[in-house]
Amino acid sequence: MSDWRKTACILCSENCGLEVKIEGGRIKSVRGDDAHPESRGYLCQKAARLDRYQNHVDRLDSPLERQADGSLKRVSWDHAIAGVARGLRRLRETHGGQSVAYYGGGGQGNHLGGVYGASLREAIGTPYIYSALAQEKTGDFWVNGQLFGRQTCHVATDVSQAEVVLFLGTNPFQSHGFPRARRVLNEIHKDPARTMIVIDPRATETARLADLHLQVRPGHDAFLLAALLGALVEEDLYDRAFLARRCRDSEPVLAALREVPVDAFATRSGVDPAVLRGVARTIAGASSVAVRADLGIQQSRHSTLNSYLEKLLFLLSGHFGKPGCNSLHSFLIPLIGHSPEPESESSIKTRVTGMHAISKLYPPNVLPAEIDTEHPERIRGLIVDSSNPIMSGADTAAYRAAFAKLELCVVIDVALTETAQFAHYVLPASSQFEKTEATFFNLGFPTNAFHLRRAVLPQRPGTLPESEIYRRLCVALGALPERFPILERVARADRRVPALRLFPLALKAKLALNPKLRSQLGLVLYQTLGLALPEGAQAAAVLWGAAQFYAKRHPAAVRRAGITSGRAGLGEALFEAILTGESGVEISTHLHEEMWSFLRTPDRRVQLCIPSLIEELAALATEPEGADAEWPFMLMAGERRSYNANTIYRDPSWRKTDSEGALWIHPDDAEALSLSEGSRVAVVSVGGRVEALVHRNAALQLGVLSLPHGYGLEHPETEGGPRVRTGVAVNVLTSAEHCDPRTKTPFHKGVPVRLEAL
Ligand SMILES: Nc1nc2c(c(=O)[nH]1)N[C@H]1C(S)=C(S)[C@@H](COP(=O)(O)OP(=O)(O)OC[C@H]3O[C@@H](n4cnc5c(=O)[nH]c(N)nc54)[C@H](O)[C@@H]3O)O[C@H]1N2
Ligand SMILES: Nc1nc2c(c(=O)[nH]1)N[C@H]1C(S)=C(S)[C@@H](COP(=O)(O)OP(=O)(O)OC[C@H]3O[C@@H](n4cnc5c(=O)[nH]c(N)nc54)[C@H](O)[C@@H]3O)O[C@H]1N2
Ligand code: SF4
Ligand SMILES: [Mo]
Repeated sequence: MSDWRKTACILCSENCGLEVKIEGGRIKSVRGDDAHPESRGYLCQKAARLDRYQNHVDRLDSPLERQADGSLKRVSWDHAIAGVARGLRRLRETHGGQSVAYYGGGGQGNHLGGVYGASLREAIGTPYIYSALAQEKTGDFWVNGQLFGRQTCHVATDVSQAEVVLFLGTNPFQSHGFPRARRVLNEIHKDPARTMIVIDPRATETARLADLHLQVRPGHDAFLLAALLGALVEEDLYDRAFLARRCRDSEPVLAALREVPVDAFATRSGVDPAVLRGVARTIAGASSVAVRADLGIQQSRHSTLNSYLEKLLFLLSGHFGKPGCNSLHSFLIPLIGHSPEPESESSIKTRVTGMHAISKLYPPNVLPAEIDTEHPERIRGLIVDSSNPIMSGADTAAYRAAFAKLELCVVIDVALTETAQFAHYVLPASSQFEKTEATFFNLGFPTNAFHLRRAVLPQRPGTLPESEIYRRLCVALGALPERFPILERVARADRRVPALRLFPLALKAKLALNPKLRSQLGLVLYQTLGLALPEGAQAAAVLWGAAQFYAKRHPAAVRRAGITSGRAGLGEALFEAILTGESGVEISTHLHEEMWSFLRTPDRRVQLCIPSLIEELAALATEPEGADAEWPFMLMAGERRSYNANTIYRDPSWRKTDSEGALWIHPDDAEALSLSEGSRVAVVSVGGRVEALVHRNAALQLGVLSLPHGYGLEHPETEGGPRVRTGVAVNVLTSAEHCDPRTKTPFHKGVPVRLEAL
């Protein structure tokens, strides 16, 4: 047993608990960890090949510096840190800190190091954080802010307990999105007392397990959802008592929904009105309903409105804050922040496009325009951590052109990515199996869990964890002292005798004497308490502060999860449980009634009416259909399949099937164009052209095509060999303009294209 080490999967936001067997520096075997509080032994097929993430020819093992001839040269850490700091200082002094932006800070498995990135941003003086989340979820976050008072109020979905589950633009069989997805889907499928409804244009693996599949026309969810809500109101199926007790301002919403032409909208969305009305009745009559939505409605037309209508569905039917329903949840460390409305004086806009932040994040869609311009306040420097925007951002050509213009580009990654090819400095990070790590995808309610993972492999020589990279950069920028001898000693004393509790007092005193250090708090903890923690756990230091806050805010819920307060207090006990719980620990169990205290509206009621979106709803009736003969096909540009995992796996040999990520097309469309199975075809959009392998697939609607996300990476077959591209780089076809006007979220799920014979 002892040669199995505990860690977690890093390929999607579920972060299933793993046990891995290590041999000769390789991950030899992978199995699910039965003791993990959420995944409980579950795994999907993607985790088995994690050694292909850990060990491949493009793993970095030295900092690299761009030379005058364009090549990247291996340099020492000291040289690279000094070079980056010099570049940052020059930009800060010449153009101001806001001329530098930050991108990423964490992927599907690694958020712990990114916390320390905040200290670097403070040292530079930039508010600009670009994030993949701001090309999918900011519409959802903004709606949450309006309804619940803050954009940090995030909704959890209790799929496993729900009587009725509604999947809206998501295919959890492949993408997961909740614990043990395939098992739970199969359980619901087999249970006659439970109902699964899927709204997706494609007959997905999930749709095949559903009781009811509404095969919506792509981009028509707003019509479908408006019709569903309209039916709830028209047939008097909504929950009056819930609205009266828990919501404010419901009258204008009900009035707008009374105007919805239910049958006409259902028909327009491609769904039989009788079936749609049946769904409204099912939702209204169920004891519990959980609605889970994802990219299918977020990265498509009416993105923000879709998120609003989705939430109105569970709110109007009163399925909120109850077992088996949607609920707000607590965060140990919030994944996102709250930003003021664009009209507010405190809203910080981007300098070129004037875009505001949502949840403190700026959308990747505007980044190329913020760089590639003569505007005096353009972005000139960029730090990218754990992201590969050259592949994942909309419009690859625009990204490439913009990144080539950066005066300073720093990429922190484990591999030589397409984005790293544009860097002036590449800083090699230790992999997620070589350092202490955690994610903040702790989105559970009523029970929430947290998993702090320790390294299962030694740090690859030449690499550093992000926490240490950020610390060295902040020291080099003069924002942080190297050591804090007194605080460090106090922290060690406290660790030996926890009941002393001297460290919090000493820390407070230090910050009072040196208020500038407040902006470096994460790194101060890292370099004091962190050094007193067990070997290798230094980066866990920020969790100490988080645990104190969490225990203070949710004491009863923390106790209910089985954390008992010793002499040092509940916060210390929680921190200790996190430090020692190698499979992860439950950190809180709330009562459903307590959820209402998570709302941040003044009276803790849901502010149901969002006037601008009610206007958008009303405008649906007069919206033109907008077909364009030049672009006869709609491409779903980037879906989740068995063998894609964003761009985390770079070595294509990890795939057992669909090695190129074929273009899926309905057999009748293929027939009409004489495209045989396995032939090749050109896919052309307004912005680009790619060649793809044809796969005839009756799961698609006529006129709809699909390509997977995460393909098209370049990887050498042997060390130093030529870089070979596998599959289609789908963002060659996408555009930054084709997006939601409010959030700039791209409409990747409906890219107008045509096919050309080769
Ligand atoms: N295997 C795998 N799993 C992953 C990932 C991965 O790369 N690989 N990535 C992770 C990440 S970062 C994310 S954000 C999630 C995303 O998870 P999902 O959103 O579930 O994934 P997608 O397959 O991109 O899109 C979901 C569905 O939207 C449907 N769709 C397309 N257009 C429309 C439309 O107009 N209306 C509706 N209703 N549906 C539409 C597609 O047919 C597809 O089935 O997956 C996570 N999980
Ligand atoms: N057309 C289209 N485009 C899409 C999508 C789509 O559906 N269609 N999906 C979008 C979505 S939802 C998302 S979330 C984004 C994801 O796109 P990105 O934000 O670019 O994220 P990943 O592709 O996951 O890239 C993660 C990077 O982190 C690196 N990495 C791995 N481990 C570590 C580590 O320990 N430390 C550091 N520093 N780096 C590490 C990997 O090598 C990789 O380069 O793509 C988006 N792009
Ligand atoms: S890819 Fe996601 S669902 Fe599959 S094992 Fe990894 S974390 Fe779990
Ligand atoms: Mo995502």
